[in-house]
Amino acid sequence: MYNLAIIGGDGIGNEVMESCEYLLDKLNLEFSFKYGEAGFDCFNKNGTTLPEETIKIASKSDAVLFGASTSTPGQPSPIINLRKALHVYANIRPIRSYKGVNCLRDDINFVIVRENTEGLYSQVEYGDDEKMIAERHITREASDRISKVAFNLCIKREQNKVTCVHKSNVLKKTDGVFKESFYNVAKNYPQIQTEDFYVDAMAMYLVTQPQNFDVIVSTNLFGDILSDESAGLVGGLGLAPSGNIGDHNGLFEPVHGSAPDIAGKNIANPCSMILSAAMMLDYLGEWDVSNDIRNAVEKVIAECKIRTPDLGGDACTMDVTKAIVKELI
Ligand code: GGG
Repeated sequence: MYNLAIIGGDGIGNEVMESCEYLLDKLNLEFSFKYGEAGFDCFNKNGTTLPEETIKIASKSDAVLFGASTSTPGQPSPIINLRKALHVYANIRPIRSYKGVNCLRDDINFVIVRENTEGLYSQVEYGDDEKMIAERHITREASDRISKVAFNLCIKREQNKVTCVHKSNVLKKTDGVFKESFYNVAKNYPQIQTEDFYVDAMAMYLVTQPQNFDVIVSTNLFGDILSDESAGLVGGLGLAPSGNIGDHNGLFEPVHGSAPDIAGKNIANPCSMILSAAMMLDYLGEWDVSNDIRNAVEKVIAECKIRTPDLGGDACTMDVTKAIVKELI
């Protein structure tokens, strides 16, 4: 029996979470669900975007599933703070081409490893009406830790190269440390090729040569931006899952946000949430089930019959979910 914390959050986060729970219920595994609140609606109800109770539920669970949150003016981000509270320091965002989807190329298969605890997402900002300052924290400890995750993931994925992305020509101290740490860690992995690019150049290379990347490691903000760009290469955010992994916890969420423009219309693509649940099952050691889920998603997408509007179809969220479940059982 796995104890899962379920946090739908806001907007389509709740809709794709409903799909995910529907699918998990049909698997040959036992789950107990505990529900937590977070986000904009939670703030309006409870006066906080991330109640202590939610952190408690999440930290006591075997794994956390998170939908999406809408930014609340003047309040800290619940998802950034939840990642911090759970010490899930590595944000793993796989990107791949799917048959039947309008991808830039059909041979894209890389993963972005994003540092999750510091960088410009420190949320330390201050100043007055005339000048605002945002602190960008980079430590050697967190940089070493995330580079190790990237190299180990490269070995696990049986790939050959890790690419470090930074802006050390301008951010000489902070990204100087990030880059230096990357090459120090690389010495322990002599069998793996290494390279590094400035983030601006990398933004272009992702478009001009995405097939050349295996594992990409970067700081918090750059990793966030590049992963949305990367999702755009392979059909959009509807197919972009993610896992936030630490030494004691795992939190799994679609890369997309709460999408207020389509919330309530039942047309959100559930695949990124379902693929995030597959990543959770990998984390829990249920590799056969997670592979079955990925194969089912792949099949439904490749058939091009039942798909949500983001992929050019007219099916609703639950139609796609049921089609995936049908492939599974
Ligand atoms: N699943 C990722 C997600 O919810 N992203 C939306 C996001 O970052 N919202 C801003 C916030 O929570 O402050």
